[in-house]
Amino acid sequence: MNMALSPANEVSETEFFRRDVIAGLRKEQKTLPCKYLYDEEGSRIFEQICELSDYYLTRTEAGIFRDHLPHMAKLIGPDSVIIEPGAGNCEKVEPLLQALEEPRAYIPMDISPEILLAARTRIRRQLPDLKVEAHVGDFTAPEAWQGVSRQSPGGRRVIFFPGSTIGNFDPEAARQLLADFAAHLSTGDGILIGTDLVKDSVVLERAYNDSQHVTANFNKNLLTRINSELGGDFDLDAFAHRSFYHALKQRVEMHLVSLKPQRVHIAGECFDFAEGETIHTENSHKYTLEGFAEMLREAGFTLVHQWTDGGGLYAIHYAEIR
Ligand code: AVJ
Repeated sequence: MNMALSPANEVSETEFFRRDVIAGLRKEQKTLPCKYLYDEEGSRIFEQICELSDYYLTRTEAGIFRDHLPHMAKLIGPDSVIIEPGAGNCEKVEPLLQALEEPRAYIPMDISPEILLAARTRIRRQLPDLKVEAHVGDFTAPEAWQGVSRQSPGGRRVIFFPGSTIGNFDPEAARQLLADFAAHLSTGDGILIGTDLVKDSVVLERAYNDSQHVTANFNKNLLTRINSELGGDFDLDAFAHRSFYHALKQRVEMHLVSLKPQRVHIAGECFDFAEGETIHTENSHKYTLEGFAEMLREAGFTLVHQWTDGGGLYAIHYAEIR
């Protein structure tokens, strides 16, 4: 396993977290980087979100894969190398790997070595002939791509980026991330990527304000994390979860709303909140089929195919470097 992170980095992980939290809460519109939602507990709660009937994204994407895997495998062709940035438990890729004709290798990338090791063991058991090369690191950092060879003799290399993860990035950053992906590929290589689609705001808002309050727990876990890792004194009952669809920006915004005027202390700093003031914790951008095709094109890809479910809720796009 390629270890881009050393244990020495762990001290500075907390330091990065502290700096980001303080910088974010000093802003006019208080904000916290959404990546901090996904610690161990946050990732566990997110998995619960994926099971909710209100949260249609995960099962709809899985359905599209189920219905169209043979077509996807045919387009990708034999002898391919599948690269998955932010692979996590690597569960989504399995049906694809099973459907592909003699895939050459699977390269999952994730910041968590424990999760990657477990996933590698599982995949090796199911596909003993497949080479699994796990890379530990943050896929937005160029170092994480060291050792991910640019050429593969024979089949194409395909970046697999499901789950609407791209939706977490603002459009400008999303385009840049796709362009960075393109820079890691060569002519003939491809990307298979999932996005949530623009739709009725009622459906969107239900997905991010679920009736079982799991999303509220997910959002508030960030405050728990600040309290425990940075010695903060957030009163969890004095903040409420709120998500809404911003039609003009084509995104669902997630916030934590202060329910009263209050002062919070974190790592020796004070932050004042007015009643109703919010911390913006996450964006989930929604795309039209045309809009995302355009973004892929701007990043250097040529669209090959787009698949959606019958309800037009979600899309999987396949594009190549030509
Ligand atoms: C993991 C970014 C795809 O935006 O739908 C779900 C995160 N946040 N509910 C999404 C999320 C609140 C999710 N992504």
